[in-house]
Amino acid sequence: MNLNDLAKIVDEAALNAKPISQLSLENKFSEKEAYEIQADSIAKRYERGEKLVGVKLGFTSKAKMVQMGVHDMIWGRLTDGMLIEKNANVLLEKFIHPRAEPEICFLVKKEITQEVSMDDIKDYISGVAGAIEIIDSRYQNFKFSLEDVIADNCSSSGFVVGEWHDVDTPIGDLKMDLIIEGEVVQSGSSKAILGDPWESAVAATRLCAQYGQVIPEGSYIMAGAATSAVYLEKNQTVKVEVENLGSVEFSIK
Ligand code: OOG
Ligand code: MG
Repeated sequence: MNLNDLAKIVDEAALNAKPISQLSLENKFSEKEAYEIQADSIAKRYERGEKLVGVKLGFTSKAKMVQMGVHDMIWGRLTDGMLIEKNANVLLEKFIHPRAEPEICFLVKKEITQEVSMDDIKDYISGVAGAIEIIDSRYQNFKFSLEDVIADNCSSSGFVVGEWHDVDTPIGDLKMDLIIEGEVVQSGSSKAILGDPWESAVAATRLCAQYGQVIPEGSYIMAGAATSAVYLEKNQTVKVEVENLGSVEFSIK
């Protein structure tokens, strides 16, 4: 199968919330080709009217790498179809087997077209917030190789962003809790995200520049989860609470 055929398979799996077997079991493709599959599959969303609203990093914490058995950072694209309003109710049927994870999100102040250094990154960002990412691998049993998950747009499925805070708010070592139905199910520190979530914003600029992806003004950069992700079930309220950044929640129905 060619790369576009593979893109069609992951796109339709996401669209119909129907799991597929790992693409890499039957097809050999490189990491670079996996990013081409991702770009092709996202192009199909654009054709249906979705818009790019940001980018996300994955496997920026040890906890996530260990949980998923992978060894490298990845990046994916966020569209407006994935954006979930704060406190919204989302239907479980929209997903295959959703998991939630606690993240930090950055708001992009001006378009980023090249790698930005740690010294300059704050010139490009206007706010930081606590956030929830909902990942939903299109692969059966949430099992994949690094190439598979890249092709599947890094399991991106939904995200909820909390209130914005000033860029000078210290975010290097904040307690981050994932709370489901009032119970803390994961707890970690923002430090788990590459030692400092700002490193994640810098890495996003590097990876996007490498793959020719412009990060638009007004878009979001999701830094990656600080803890392992947790499966969601019907009728749950899911909250992320970040020290000094407040809390953000949504419900699954
Ligand atoms: C891939 C996405 C990883 C993160 O924050 O590390 C990710 C997955 O775990 O399915 O979003
Ligand atoms: Mg994530």
